[in-house]
Amino acid sequence: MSSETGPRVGIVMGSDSDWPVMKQAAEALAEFGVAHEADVVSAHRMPEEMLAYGKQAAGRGLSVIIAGAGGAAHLPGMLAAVTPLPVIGVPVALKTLDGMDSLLSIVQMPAGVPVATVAIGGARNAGLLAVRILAASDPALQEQMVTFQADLKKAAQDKGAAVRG
Ligand code: RP5
Repeated sequence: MSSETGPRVGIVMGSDSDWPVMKQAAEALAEFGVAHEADVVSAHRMPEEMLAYGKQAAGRGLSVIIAGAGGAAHLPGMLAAVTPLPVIGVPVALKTLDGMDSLLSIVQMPAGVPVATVAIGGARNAGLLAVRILAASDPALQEQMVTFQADLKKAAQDKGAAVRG
């Protein structure tokens, strides 16, 4: 059963220590007025709850899951294994290895179980990608994205003008 008023995007992360990065996904969704939820759902520390979240996500009306984790970052891939929804993975950098461990844990999925992986710390792009996925079947949201892209272009052009003097 899908919901017309409930969250359309679920943001989950392995620890509250990921939130300073992952909140950028929430901020991007808020800019577009996309209803979303956020929670800590650790693949390693609460595996049963993590699997339940993935299994129930589509039935609760979510359309996209954004999952962020650091280190041995199994959360996005395990969610993708149990949901038919698109999953966007956000590698979070920890104090060691500069996030390369997180990136490689998330991006190297086996064929048949895709995770759309953004850059290390790229939670804002994860939010924007979720908007684009939703916008493919939501003309009003797509119009907002077109305006957003035009604003990006204008800002880049203005910076060029400032450099040229
Ligand atoms: C991962 O372990 C989490 O996603 C987090 O990035 C990392 C460290 O977690 P804490 O020890 O800060 O709770 O599962």
